[in-house]
Amino acid sequence: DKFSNITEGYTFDDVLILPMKTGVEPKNVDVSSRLSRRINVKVPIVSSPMDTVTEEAMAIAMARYGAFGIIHRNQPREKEVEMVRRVKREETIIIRDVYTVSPETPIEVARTIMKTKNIAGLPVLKEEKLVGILTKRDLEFAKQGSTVSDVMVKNVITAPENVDLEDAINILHKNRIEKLPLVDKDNHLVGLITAKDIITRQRFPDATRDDEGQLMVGAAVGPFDLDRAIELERAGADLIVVDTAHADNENVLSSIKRMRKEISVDIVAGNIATAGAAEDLISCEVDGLRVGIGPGSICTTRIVAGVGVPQLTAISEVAEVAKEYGIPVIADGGIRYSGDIVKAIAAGADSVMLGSMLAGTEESPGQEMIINGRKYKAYRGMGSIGALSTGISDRYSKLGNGFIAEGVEGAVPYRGRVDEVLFQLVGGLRTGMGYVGAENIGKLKERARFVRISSNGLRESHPHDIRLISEPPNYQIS
Ligand code: RVP
Repeated sequence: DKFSNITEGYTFDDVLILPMKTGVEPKNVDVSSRLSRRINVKVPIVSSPMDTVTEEAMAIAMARYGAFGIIHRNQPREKEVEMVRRVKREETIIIRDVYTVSPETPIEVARTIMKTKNIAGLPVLKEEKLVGILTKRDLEFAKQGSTVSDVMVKNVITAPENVDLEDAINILHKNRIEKLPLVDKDNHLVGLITAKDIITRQRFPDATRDDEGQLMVGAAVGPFDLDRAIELERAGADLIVVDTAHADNENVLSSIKRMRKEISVDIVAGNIATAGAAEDLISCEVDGLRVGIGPGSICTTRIVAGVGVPQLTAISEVAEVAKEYGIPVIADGGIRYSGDIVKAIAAGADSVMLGSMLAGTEESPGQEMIINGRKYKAYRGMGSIGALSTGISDRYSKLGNGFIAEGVEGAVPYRGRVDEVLFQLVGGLRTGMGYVGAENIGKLKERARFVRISSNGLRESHPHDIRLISEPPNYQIS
């Protein structure tokens, strides 16, 4: 009968990790991990592609910290593409796709370009050749009605296209200039190096960067939106996340197969929660698996549809299969404390994806609000009525004319800047690894053993028999 092979499923609050003899100090552990087959991160945390979590500000902050952000898809394709472009342009050693003006451009136009694109200098091109450079300073004294050629600097200091970084820094420094255009032998502009980018780069040594020195970013697509995936890749997305509530679906699988042929960057697909689904996705040659059916803080799938798998069991089932193929696993949903991150990795995940823990930060796009004197930010499920009624995302179903919501809308406490939150989360992960004697993520996955706890054990785990009068930064009572 249906119950004869029934198995038990566990989630974060059902277990604790056993302490083990250790020679490892938290400050010395290495938390770097694999996000997907070809992408490594210094910090194994990913921001979820949700419209109250990840837009460009979040993606930039995550990548700078050594983590990773996935831009959501609940918006028109051009907007998502533009967000990817902005993240890619945020930091770079050599800007390839340089904004330029011509000598005849009116200065008002140049000023508008600088303002809207937030840049301080524009190379001036005439018949594709570099003839000058225009900086903000030049514009300050420009008379009304003048053109770029009246105020630009004409004897531009340039460097050859294959200049190395050290030499470029020296040239910038020696000449006290901000921008260094790179030109080929015919004086065609091929790139631009800026002092600001070099300084920023030194400030974020752990940042998740591509080979060109640009921040890495992922972007979500619907399972049938190949065109969007192609455009996002063209805009520079380093990872395409095929974002569905149930990836183990024949139509979805065949669409992923097709996408695999057209897309050359890594593809992560999900969500799934069983070993069989992991096999199915891996046979489509995906580069990473996203695990979680129903654990999300805003998710009602398990209640509405009666379907799901407690998250730790789901992670462990999927990870068993993924390990054989060397495919990384992202544990997505249900994480409320840093200890849950340690448990997710101990169960077999390579990284974790967060929604609610990041939705309350400065960098999330959600609306701020004050409730009972405390600051909150809006947070909603992508299957909530609010998100569904934008009509763009098809992650959750529409039957006939009505929505069948699988998520809720609400607010989470304001938590300050993302880097402060990540500092606490990584600190907790390091502490956990110290208790287990795991000097790296691989060792944590390999060594950790769980002990099952009761509801009394859970009660004992939280602070008890005390009236809390202040909240430490890593323990909130929401
Ligand atoms: P959490 O971190 O617990 O807030 O969970 C975030 C995850 O919940 C997302 O990454 C996604 O997998 C899932 N989600 C998003 N929207 C919904 C929904 O409306 N049901 N669920």
